[in-house]
Amino acid sequence: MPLSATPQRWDIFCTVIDNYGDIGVCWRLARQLVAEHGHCVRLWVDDLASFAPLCPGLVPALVQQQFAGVEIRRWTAPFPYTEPAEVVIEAFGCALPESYVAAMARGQEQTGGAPHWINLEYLSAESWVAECHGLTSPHPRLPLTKHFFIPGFDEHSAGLLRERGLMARHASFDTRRWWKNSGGSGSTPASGQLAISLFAYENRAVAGLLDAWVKGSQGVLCLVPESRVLKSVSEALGKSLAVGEKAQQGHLELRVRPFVQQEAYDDLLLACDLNLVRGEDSLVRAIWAGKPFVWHIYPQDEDAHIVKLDAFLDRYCAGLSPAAKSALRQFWHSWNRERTDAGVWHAFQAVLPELAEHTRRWRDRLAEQIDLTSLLTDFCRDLDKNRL
Ligand code: TRH
Repeated sequence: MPLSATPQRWDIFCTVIDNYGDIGVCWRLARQLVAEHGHCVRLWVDDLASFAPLCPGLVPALVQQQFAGVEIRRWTAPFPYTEPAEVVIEAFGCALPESYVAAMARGQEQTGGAPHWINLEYLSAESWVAECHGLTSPHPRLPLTKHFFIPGFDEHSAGLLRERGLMARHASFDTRRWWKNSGGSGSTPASGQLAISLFAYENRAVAGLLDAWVKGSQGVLCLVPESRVLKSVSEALGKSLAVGEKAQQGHLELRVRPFVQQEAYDDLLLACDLNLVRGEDSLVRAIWAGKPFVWHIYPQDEDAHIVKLDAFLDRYCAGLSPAAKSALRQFWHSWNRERTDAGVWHAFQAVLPELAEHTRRWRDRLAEQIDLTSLLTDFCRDLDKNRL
């Protein structure tokens, strides 16, 4: 595997706001920088307990430990004296420790070689990304410049995280075997049964959707990873469900599964016919799985997330028949506005074959673009060249 000529030291800073998205993205990026680009990476995380489910074996009490070649450091306050790395990633505007920024500036004053400071932003399909990706922001007092790196869906953005060889791994994925070994008790879906994964936030629409599945003509096997949506599922079914438990009502069979590490979650997405995902990172993984998906977007004030959702839909829907486009848009909106009912589900279900084909093709086109980590390393290499 070709590694970059000169391994660099990278520091990634991540705060866990709520949920797993921010650390999920940083963890994938850190591992990819090590495994595919040969860099030395320290990942600074303020909340290791929340990180632990993504990284089995991680001990939250330890200040320093190593997994997958990444040095994981507890981000404490006050921040310990640390020599800054050559590339510094401030993930999602998490605000670097002041003492660390001061040390970065000293490097600039003393040697003219401050670290490359990258602000890794949230993913968006909106058009402003093309104008803002790569912009710089000079520090108001110190001789430092921050660069904005914004993930997105075209060549005017930072692209999407995608490990090398991911598509080949997906192409050789053995669905039947997965169900036999990992599908949970009861094993493989019955013939004609639709396998659906359900990862979402709490959502009042769960009741209407489950009811449609219970009463629908096609059997549904729903896998629910342990997550916030379980509360809504339990309320809808009228019984509290825990990991490992199952429920059977009408044409719906539901299994609650443990939260597993990222690669295992990726496999679950590959094994299902339809994936309901949330946030940011699981959305990207659903895209790579190439199966129809529904996005429960992270809610923002003043419905800003709906604008973001529509921008994504505009890209994803391009090329669909009017019927599929309308059914998909209605389903996604009803899910995010928490009012899905049987009618919306049945219209969506009717276009699933078209969506399956369309999503596979859309995924293949996106996979032709350069992945985020490669773009990021190239970007830093260009910054180095400009300094010479
Ligand atoms: O957890 P999220 O809701 O994270 C959110 C979003 O990223 C949002 O944009 C951000 O602003 C907010 O956090 C603070 O959804 P997301 O992004 O899909 O992250 C979930 C992670 O958990 C992802 O990396 C996949 C992983 N995962 C597993 O590793 N195992 C599992 O079993 C499941 C269900 C998920």
